[in-house]
Amino acid sequence: MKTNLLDIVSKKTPIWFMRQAGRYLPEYQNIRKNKKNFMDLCFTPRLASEISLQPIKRFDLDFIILFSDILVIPHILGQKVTFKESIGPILQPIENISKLTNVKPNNWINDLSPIFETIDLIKSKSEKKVIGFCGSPFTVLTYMLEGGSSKDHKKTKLNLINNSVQINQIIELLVEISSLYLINQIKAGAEVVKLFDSWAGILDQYYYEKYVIEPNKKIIKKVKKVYPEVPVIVFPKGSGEKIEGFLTKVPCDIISLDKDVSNEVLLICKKKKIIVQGNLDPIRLLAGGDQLEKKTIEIMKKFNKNDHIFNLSHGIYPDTPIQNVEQTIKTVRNYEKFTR
Ligand code: 1CP
Repeated sequence: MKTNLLDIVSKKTPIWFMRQAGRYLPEYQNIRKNKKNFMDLCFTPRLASEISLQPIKRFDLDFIILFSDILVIPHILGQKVTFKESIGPILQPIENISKLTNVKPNNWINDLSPIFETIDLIKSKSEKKVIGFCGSPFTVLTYMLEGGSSKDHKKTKLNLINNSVQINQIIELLVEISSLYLINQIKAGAEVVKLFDSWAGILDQYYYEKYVIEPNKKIIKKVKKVYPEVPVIVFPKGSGEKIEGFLTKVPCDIISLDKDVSNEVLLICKKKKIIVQGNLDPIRLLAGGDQLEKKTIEIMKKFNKNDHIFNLSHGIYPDTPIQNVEQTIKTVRNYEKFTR
């Protein structure tokens, strides 16, 4: 199952959006209003596959992203996850850290089988490439320790300092489970996989090396050992200047970039043949109008010398007008038509 993404990207700039399957789509809202429990939705293959396919039925996008969530891992590890309207995810507290660290990843992977079934169903209905994903260990750890979203991540940071032995054990467990999880997503039909490290940016250099660079590197190596040809995207959000070290040390195929990108970063990616993915600010997509078209073209020009996949710098806002999504895809396609 060779996915020669470099080949595709050298012929055109593919486009997809982070959170393309989600609340800005009325057809998603329709399913969601009858299914109050978000996690149930993630574990119901018939509905999760339908939601994954919704954006490609409506828009001319190049990839399908699996509809699921990074929090399925704590959920199956026993920290039941619920979603509260306008608050976000709530995770049951970890009862006993040592119980967690005794977990055998192979015993838990079966609990994720509905997700593999979702990928299988998507593949039976579309020829487009499917992106599987999971959260990177540090980002998943923050939700496990904080019990949900957090503004200051105080509990997480304190635990890194005061409780390093157990933290290392949990990170190792998450490395094992996440690798196995991605390998099984590929086995089910995912042609690309993505690691979301949404909270990478809160760590200082020392912890960034230990909990962002190392775990992502280990997961990619484990996945590549089984599926060397499958491209891996990583999104170490908010890395700032530390992104250069990340790119040097983590053997990813595609780097998902947030806000600002320096020419040095683009040069490193070019030298290392890393595809760059990004980086329209979702607030611009929400705002729409002339600035959206201008910014979209600016991004196409900026990444012109690199292999580039057009995307956002973070997920779509739920109140984004559909027509702005259509307009952006059209701008990217037209730019391609008249400049290649
Ligand atoms: O109310 C609803 O209907 C739920 C909204 C929603 C959706 C549509 C959540 C809750 N998750 C998702 C799907 C989802 N999450 C996808 C599906 C595929 C797609 O992109 O279309 C993906 C890839 C994710 C990944 C995810 N979940 C991340 C990493 C990316 C990011 O946004 O930084 C994170 C951090 C989560 C946790 C999560 N899931 C949902 C919420 C509200 C949150 C918390 C976000 C936070 O702490 O700010």
